[in-house]
Amino acid sequence: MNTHQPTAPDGAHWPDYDAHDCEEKWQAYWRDAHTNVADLEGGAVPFYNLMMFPYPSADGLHIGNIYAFTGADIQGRFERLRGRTVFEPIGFDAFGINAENFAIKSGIHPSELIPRNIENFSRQLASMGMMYDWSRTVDTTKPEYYRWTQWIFVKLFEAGLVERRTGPVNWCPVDKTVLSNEQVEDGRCERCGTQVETRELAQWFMRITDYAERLLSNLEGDGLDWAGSTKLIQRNWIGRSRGAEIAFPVKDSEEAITVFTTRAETVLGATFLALAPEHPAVAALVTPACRGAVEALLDRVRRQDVVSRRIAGEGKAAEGASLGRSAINPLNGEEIPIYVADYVLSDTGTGAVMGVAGHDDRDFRFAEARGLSVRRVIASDHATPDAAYTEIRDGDVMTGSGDLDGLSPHDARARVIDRIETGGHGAARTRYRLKDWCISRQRYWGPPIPIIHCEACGPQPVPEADLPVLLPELRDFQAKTDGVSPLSAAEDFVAAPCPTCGGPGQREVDVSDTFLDSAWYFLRYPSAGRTDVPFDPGLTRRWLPVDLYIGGQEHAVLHLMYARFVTMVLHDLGHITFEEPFTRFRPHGMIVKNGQKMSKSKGNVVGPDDYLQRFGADALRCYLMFMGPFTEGGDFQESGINGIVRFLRRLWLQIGASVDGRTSGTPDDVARLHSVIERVTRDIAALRYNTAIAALMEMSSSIKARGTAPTPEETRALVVMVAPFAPHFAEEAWARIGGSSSIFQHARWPDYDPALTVADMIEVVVQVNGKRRGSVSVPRGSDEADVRAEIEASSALKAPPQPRKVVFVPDRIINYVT
Ligand code: ANZ
Ligand code: ZN
Repeated sequence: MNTHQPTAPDGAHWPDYDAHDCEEKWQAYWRDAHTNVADLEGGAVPFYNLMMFPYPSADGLHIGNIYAFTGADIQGRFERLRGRTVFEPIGFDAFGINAENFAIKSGIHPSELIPRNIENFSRQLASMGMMYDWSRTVDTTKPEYYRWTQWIFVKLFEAGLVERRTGPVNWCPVDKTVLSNEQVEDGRCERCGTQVETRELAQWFMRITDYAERLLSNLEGDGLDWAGSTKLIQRNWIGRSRGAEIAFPVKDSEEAITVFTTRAETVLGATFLALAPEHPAVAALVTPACRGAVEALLDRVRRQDVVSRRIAGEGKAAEGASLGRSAINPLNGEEIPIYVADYVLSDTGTGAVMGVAGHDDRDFRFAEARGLSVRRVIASDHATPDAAYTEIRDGDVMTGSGDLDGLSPHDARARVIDRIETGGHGAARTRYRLKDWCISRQRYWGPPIPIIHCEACGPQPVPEADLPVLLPELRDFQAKTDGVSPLSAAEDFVAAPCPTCGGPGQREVDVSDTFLDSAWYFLRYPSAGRTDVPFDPGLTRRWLPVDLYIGGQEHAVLHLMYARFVTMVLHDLGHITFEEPFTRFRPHGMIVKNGQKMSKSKGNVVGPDDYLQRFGADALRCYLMFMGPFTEGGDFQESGINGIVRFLRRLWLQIGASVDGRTSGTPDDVARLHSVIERVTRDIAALRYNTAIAALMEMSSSIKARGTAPTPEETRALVVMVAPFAPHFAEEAWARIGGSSSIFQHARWPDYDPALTVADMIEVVVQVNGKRRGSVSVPRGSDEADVRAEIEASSALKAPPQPRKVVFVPDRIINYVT
């Protein structure tokens, strides 16, 4: 057993480590010496390290926020130690319904409450030791910020990308506001739980759908280094479907109904047409005999939210009513009945479908429930008689479709579209699931939409020179009347001359969606403080696009899509030179508490303050990062922090012991050092912080086992490598081993010599069902995941794709059982 725990040669000069004193001392140093203020003009090799800014709609941050920010901060500190000029800004997304509701609940006006929250958030972030450049923060509620949010609205308006339209919207009768589909959960308002209704309202929309194809195609290829999962969510959200529009003339009428279909080859299997309840042809076509039933249906549908409408007819037969009219199939002249059905959505496709019961589930159930005929037009070995055959497989052929019979469905589709086009009945069409972005909010706490309505000229944008349109101070800002925005009560605000004709006008009283505030904040950071421009062209060219963006996967569709859209538009309008804002994006994992999601309703939300008090920021940072892979999150268990505290204490003593020591390393020690540097470097770069910390712990343990103090090289490397995780600790240690402060300005990340790390590699035998297939060379102590990754990466070895079981003996054998 090793009994000589290294001690400082001169105990008097190596005091115990006091986290509180040291953390306070170094935070003050960083602040006073401006060590985190990036040299944006002159600094070499810029690295823009961005994390999603918080919304201060609570008193303070919870541990999940702290987790995300810490993981992002580690990248910034790491890149800085690797010699890059790192810009790591922070700001506050402080407008919006969340903040407004929090203010209402607290009984304090948001203009007083939000700054207070921001102050507390800032204190917490600073005491966690984040490397933020506090000289360049943004607060979206400040006129000097939202002036430019309004400017962006005006630019998009002038470019024809903003328009006022009525449309079906989710309406929460309690919050008295329009909700996006994402704010509706199971038909209920995400915030208050009330049953949501559908309403028709005039709203401002941004035409993001004009950009659907580009938003999609930029995700393809290697242009964007984004997590595959995030790209996939965006792709599905945009939801491209290639299909055709086909016009069905209505019998005894001049009208035709145009349907959108992705399955044009099934047109001869159509046995009915179905219209969305909101389709304008419904009222025009319904026969007197059918009117009663149709009206009753429309009434029921009106009391559903948009999302419930979206899933109508899934798993159950949709509701519907006959219009008492027929349509004519343009391909064979057949007459088929016309229905109105709740599963047909007014804002999807053309709002009308051809019902092909033989090959679509919802059409099948709809037809079955009403005794409509079910016709098969694709013959397949896989089809079953009591259900729609919805797939297309190799070997399937057309049937019951005249001269199309015998063709593959894909060939038949091309043929049908051809015939439709030549016959003038329609055309090939690509459609997207993505909807235009409704930015109107009938609330108070947001930037007023910069529009003046004039009876003579229509809606006119506020001239650039008159921005910002200041949000008036309203003591009583809660919406009272349905659909009427709080700002309409501010008479002085509303009355404004028309900027075009000078006649009397009225200001728009809706405020804009918070997602507009956050769609461009990363452009503002480098230029924060500039009053003359939204963003300085030179700084923007130098610092953007963002090198690394870290944030929650829950923002994959809204925030990340809107930010991409606004960036693309600003690019097209010539304001910036790039069209994608975030070169690399990684979502962070989520923290749970004892296996449960943290939420206010469960009362298990953990804040950082108590842990900061007891253990200090460094221990908390290391613990959070040690819980599991950063991209996967982990389970917060207080007891785990103690192991980290012990590790830091031991490391502190080892560093102390090395100060006057004269240890020199054996070749084995050198090899181990280089191999640890290699592991830590790779792991941090790949956001595998947990294994990076494990490597540092292992190194400390083996130095302890060796029984001698670390060599000077080992000490320096350990101090620098622990710095991204425990920055205060590392500053203190660095200063004490003779480095100049700050470590983040003067130290360099240690290099490793690949030739040397080889000595610390080990051969692991690879078996399949117990038979030797070869071996891989991996660093000593690699875990199963690393060994498997190595095997998958090697071309000589073929890992069985879906093993039933994998038996792993560290440093020796891996056996795939199939
Ligand atoms: C005929 C057909 C036959 C269809 C068949 C499917 C299968 P994706 O691929 O998700 O874009 N559809 C079109 N407009 C609709 C609306 N407003 N509301 C509800 N459903 C609508 O879906 C495209 C398909 O969704 C279209 O193709 C249409 O049904 C339906 F064997 O047309 B299909
Ligand atoms: Zn006018």
